[in-house]
Amino acid sequence: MSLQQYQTEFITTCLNNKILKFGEYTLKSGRTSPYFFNAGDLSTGELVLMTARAYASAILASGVEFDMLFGPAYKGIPLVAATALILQSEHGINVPFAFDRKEAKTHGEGGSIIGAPFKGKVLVLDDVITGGTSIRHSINLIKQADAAQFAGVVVSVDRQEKGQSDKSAIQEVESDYGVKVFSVIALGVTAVSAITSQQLQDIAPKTSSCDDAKYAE
Ligand code: OMP
Repeated sequence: MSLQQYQTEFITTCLNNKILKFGEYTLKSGRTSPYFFNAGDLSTGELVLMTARAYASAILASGVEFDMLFGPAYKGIPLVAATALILQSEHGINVPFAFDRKEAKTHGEGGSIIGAPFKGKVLVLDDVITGGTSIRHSINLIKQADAAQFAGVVVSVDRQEKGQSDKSAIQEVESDYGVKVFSVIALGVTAVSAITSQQLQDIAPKTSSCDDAKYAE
């Protein structure tokens, strides 16, 4: 399957700016991985603009129906604000958005959700799905709100990792909640194969090991 222009631009920019790095990493789940995608390094105006355009394109390409966006703390916060801005400025779609704080405040406005109240179909914008722990936290927040339904998830990178069963982590989320998970790039199959092997050798000598495995353990 060939990549869309926004996907090629995203993966190339992430490689060139070392947002996507190769080496030996210990993931949140304790798994080790030959690569790591750090959305926290999307930290210039140019990078966040490119990323938000990629998310907006992925959302529109998915055809998912949604009434509002939610960006889980912390890395989802700039993603959701910037993507809402691009949806409005470049696609004429004005959607409310919300994000959370990791620790609920007991004074001032209180609560853990900031921005628009959860209402209607809520689409979550997150950075990466590995085992699915972070995204399940967001889903539970949405499910606690009477007026809201969980509409789906868009992430930068689908790491195509194995879940608790013989399915991938993303397939498990999809079957557990009956919604779709979309990604700007699926690393290990589509995106990596689209980059020239020379560029991969220069920047990412170890990526072939991700490509070979169906799911990283
Ligand atoms: P799960 O909660 O296992 O799905 O892991 C996803 C989270 O792990 C992300 O929200 C990040 O906090 C972190 N992560 C990355 O940021 N990039 C990666 O390439 C891999 C991870 C990870 O630790 O699995």
